[in-house]
Amino acid sequence: MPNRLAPIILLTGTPGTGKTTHAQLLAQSSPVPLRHINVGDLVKEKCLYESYDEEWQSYVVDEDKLLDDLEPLAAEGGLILDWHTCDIFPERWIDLVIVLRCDHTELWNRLEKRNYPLKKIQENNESEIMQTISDEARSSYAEEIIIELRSEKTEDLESNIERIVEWIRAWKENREQ
Ligand code: DAT
Repeated sequence: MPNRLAPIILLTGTPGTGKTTHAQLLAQSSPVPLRHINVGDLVKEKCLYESYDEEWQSYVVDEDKLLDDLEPLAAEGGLILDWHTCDIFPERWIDLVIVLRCDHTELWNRLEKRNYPLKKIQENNESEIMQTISDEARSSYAEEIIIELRSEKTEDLESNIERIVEWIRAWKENREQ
């Protein structure tokens, strides 16, 4: 395990499940400094994509460029990687994987509010029902570093953050022994 001063937490889940909301609160609440990286925003800002898919209204990410860009940050640690794709990061980077889950009716409402095209709402909804991201996480990382959490209500958000903060404290204590 790499000798980092702060962990790297991959916060993943279907779009709309609450990754960015959790990441922002976690960055404020963490007992060790964690930098929130919204990977989708990073891809846009630094043009780390191959093309833009008009039909799906999304970027086709250049994964090599993205990983090269993140490598120096990952070497230092102390990151929250906020992204719906979870299977491209090297296992050695990731200390904890949080998969956020949401009831599909609630998710549909959230995505509608974002003015996503119907096709994109349907695709994401189906992906949540089929637990695609959860399966991807399980095929990419060790079972013991994955936590699946519900993100439907504000109380969920609060208890999830408490749980992750507890995990970070334990991670830190473990390192200091
Ligand atoms: P993501 O980053 O996964 O796309 P988000 O953090 O932008 O999702 O959240 C989408 C919307 O849902 C946003 O309006 C906040 C709301 N939301 C997310 N998690 C929630 C929760 N646990 N309780 C109440 N609202 C939540």
